[in-house]
Amino acid sequence: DPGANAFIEEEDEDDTSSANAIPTFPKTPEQIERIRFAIKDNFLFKNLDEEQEMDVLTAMREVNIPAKDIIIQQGDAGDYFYIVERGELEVFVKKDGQSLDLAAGDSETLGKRVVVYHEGASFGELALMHNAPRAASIVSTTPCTLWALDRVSFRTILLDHTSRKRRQYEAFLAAVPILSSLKPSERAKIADVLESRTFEAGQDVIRHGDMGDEFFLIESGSAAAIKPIDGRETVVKQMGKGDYFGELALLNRQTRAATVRATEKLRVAALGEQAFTRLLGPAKDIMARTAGERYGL
Ligand code: 1OR
Repeated sequence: DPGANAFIEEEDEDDTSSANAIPTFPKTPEQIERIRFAIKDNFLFKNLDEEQEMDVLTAMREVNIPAKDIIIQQGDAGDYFYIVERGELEVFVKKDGQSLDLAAGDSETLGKRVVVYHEGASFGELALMHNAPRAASIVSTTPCTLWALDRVSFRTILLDHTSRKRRQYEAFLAAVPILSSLKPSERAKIADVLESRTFEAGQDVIRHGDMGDEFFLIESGSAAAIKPIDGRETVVKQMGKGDYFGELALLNRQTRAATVRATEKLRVAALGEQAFTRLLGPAKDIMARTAGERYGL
């Protein structure tokens, strides 16, 4: 009985079971619309049912901060996840022995500036997801309006969905050859951010010459890599379950070197560029090293 199983799985979460710990901050319909807009493209909020989405919306509190406020300090324990409604913030990462370029905006105390966040961005999920210290510092450059979701609500409402996704991808990722050098915990982080997409035979996943910001693993089905050779579309590679594509544009910051087209019903797991850079580690190095041989470059 799958229903009974699902029930047991719901129960095995650690600190995520007390639903009545979720706070409620009443909001106007207009505020709700603004939050909806801010989260609509965010992977953490994908596939929530209506009730879960309403729980998230009511649990968020509005936080107004002035410019030059340190909202997250690297190394601290995680308390809130944030969505940017208005304003601009900078992300700094401090590592031992790093070289700083103060003229380029790095900070002597906070480290290297790695990203700038604008309206619709979100941050502070890592410490809450992985029970880890804050991995970066975040500072407002202008006055900001943020929506903050507390740790318990974040884990209760969003991670339950995430842990399901982990289980769903665990076996698949373990069997993907290019990921075999990663630890299970590293594959789990990848599972958290993968997005499944399906294509019918004949549909293109990526097109030659386009800009690329995603990497793909084939979950099922098959696809062909196609290049224009002497003005004719030519199949240069066939791919099936466990194969990957889309890495070249990300590794080399080039446009797509080939079109990849489904040759039968195809299911792929897509990984965004930031996650690709942050999570693929040694697998990325292997891809870079073997690209020449793999594509006859
Ligand atoms: P957190 O809970 O650790 C800091 O709190 C947040 O900064 C973190 O979640 C992310 O949401 C956000 N490395 C780590 N954290 C980052 C990074 C980052 N960028 C944004 N955050 N980068 C790696 C730098 C070596 C930058 C990747 C582009």
